[in-house]
Amino acid sequence: MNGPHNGFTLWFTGLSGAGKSTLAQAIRDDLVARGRRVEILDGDEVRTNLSKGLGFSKEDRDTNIRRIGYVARLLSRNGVVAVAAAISPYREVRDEVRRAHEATFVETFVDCSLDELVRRDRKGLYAKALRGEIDRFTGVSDPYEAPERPDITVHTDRQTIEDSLKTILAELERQHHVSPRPVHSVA
Ligand code: ADX
Repeated sequence: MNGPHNGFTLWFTGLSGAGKSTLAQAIRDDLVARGRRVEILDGDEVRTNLSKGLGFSKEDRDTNIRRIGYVARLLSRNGVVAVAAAISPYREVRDEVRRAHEATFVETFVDCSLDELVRRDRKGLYAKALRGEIDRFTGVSDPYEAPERPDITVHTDRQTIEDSLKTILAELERQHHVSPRPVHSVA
């Protein structure tokens, strides 16, 4: 079911540092202001509780994504907007999570070039990975499979966060997942 009161899952996928968490928080603030219930499932945070102890092998990443997907599925079918922000590098498990959903699953590709991520390197992880100090770092020494037909794509290397947010909200409105914000006319 598609309507401005139904839950859905907004699934961000993209490299570390591309802006998934920042966008998730911005979307949450906007949707909460519209009266929606929203939960963020952030990879970094989930790995401190629900996925504690998991590493970065393909198997562990897939387990992490299946867990996030499971919680998102339960939330979204109960009227909540579940916003997932994990690298989720493997196409097959993303598609599996999509198929398991009862509510709509909106895959959003947060696209940012590796050059720009290495230049920004907010957590200092790319420098370490390039020096070989982190094993299997996504985009450097581990695969990232970009979505083939994402529902939404934002380019955070050439768009501001505000512009990316607008792109996402416009698409969610177009698909009737959220109602347009009322326009206040100035007399
Ligand atoms: S996922 O692959 O299972 O989806 P997830 O989003 O939960 O990854 O966690 C990614 C975060 O873990 C990164 O933003 C980074 O801070 C940290 N990290 C530590 N080691 C790695 C690694 N080898 N590859 C990618 N991210 C890593």
